Amino acid sequence: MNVAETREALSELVGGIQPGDPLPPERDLAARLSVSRTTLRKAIAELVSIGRLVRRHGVGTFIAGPKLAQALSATSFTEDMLARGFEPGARTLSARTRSAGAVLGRRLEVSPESEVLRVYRLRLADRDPMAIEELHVPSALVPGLSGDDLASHSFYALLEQCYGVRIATGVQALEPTVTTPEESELLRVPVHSPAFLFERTSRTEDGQVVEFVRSVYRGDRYRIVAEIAPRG
Ligand code: 16G
Repeated sequence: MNVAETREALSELVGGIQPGDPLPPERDLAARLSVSRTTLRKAIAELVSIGRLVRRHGVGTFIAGPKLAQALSATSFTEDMLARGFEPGARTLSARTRSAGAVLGRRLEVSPESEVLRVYRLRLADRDPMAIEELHVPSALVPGLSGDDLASHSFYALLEQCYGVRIATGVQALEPTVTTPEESELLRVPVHSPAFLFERTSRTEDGQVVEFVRSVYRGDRYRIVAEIAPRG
């Protein structure tokens, strides 16, 4: 078997083992799959890189838990985690207000001189880091909102409850990326781990832009699932 076939056979075999359990010893796996240790190691490395296996340095390789299926919908991180039975969390890493500038101004459909609140947050599920979000919101929409508020409250809930703003629609772009050293430390993954880069622009019912968010979601914890629009 070549590496790709070995990876598929190993993936099948791993499917029968409980998440969190250690991967059986290499020599047993190589014998079971009738492949060389070199081929096996390459197949293991591939399963690690796509998040089926987790390598803990100095400890060993383990079966990863199932990934969270993330829909491309307008839900908030908090709503999404509560629906899955996880405790949602946020840690504000930095927050500041400054003028939009040309590029962000265009995205938020405000003048370049307009003030924009930028909040950089780590998002957690049951205290596990899952994503990093860089939120930009026109200050005029959310007077008095601070980074601390967003460490303890859902942004979307605050928008509705305190500012009477409801997000109705949006556009979301999704690209593959790898984590930077800083992101890797925050997300507790190896440097250059695969991740999803989302860019979301959300609007109210009457079309006003509420947020432009750039988020990095862990590739080892998420898979993206989208409904296919009916054929025209
Ligand atoms: C999600 C949204 C983000 C939004 C946040 C609000 C993506 C890629 N991003 O993470 O745009 O600002 O939810 O979450 O889905 P919150 O209400 O829990 O603060």
